[in-house]
Amino acid sequence: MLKIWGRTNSINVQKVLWCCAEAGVQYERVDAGMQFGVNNTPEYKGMNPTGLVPMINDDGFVLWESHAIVRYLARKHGMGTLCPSDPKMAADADRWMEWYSTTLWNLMKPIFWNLVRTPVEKRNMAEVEDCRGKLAASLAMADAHLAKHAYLAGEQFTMGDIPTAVIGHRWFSLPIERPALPNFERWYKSVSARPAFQKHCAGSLT
Ligand SMILES: N[C@@H](CCC(=O)N[C@@H](CS)C(=O)NCC(=O)O)C(=O)O
Repeated sequence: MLKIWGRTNSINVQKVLWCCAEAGVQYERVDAGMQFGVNNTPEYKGMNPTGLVPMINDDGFVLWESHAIVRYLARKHGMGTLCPSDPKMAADADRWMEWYSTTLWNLMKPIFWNLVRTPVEKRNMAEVEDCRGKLAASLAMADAHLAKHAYLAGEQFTMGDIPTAVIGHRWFSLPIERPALPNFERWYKSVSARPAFQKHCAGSLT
């Protein structure tokens, strides 16, 4: 059976759990990371030298990096749905996943860490405001795209929606100023209503 290492409040673990739930993949999950440890053991680092979560072992195939895992599971269990079978549509989904890594998370991470994991007196609110403004500008790009498409990679839900949606949960949950982004909001309402998102990604931020 597929084994997944990672604590459930990790944004990167949540992507993988959401993907599994969408594709109906059974798995065994091991709590790892932060207070659970495990990821700093020699055994873990022997499989994953980054010492980060998530990591999977699928019948002896070990993989880390959340987007590589989501793509692997989507190709294996959700070809034609989670992973578009048309190469251009699959690349479109890939593009939005990459955009999370190159842009969205770099801007959300300081906001999240300051507002959720840093005591009030130590927060860098100038950094929060700077990143919030830049993130709003980036999400406006998604908003313009979503004015013409139901989902990020076209007219169907795909793996391409997963990373931006977990950012969306933080964007809409954190106490920050948010400009109106009606198409992004409409899309987020739709993807976040999916039972698999509700089960794995909609919890409080910790
Ligand atoms: N690019 C990696 C990032 C992995 C990552 O930063 N994981 C964090 C949790 S979201 C982690 O392992 N932090 C250390 C810990 O939880 O102990 C991925 O997408 O999987």
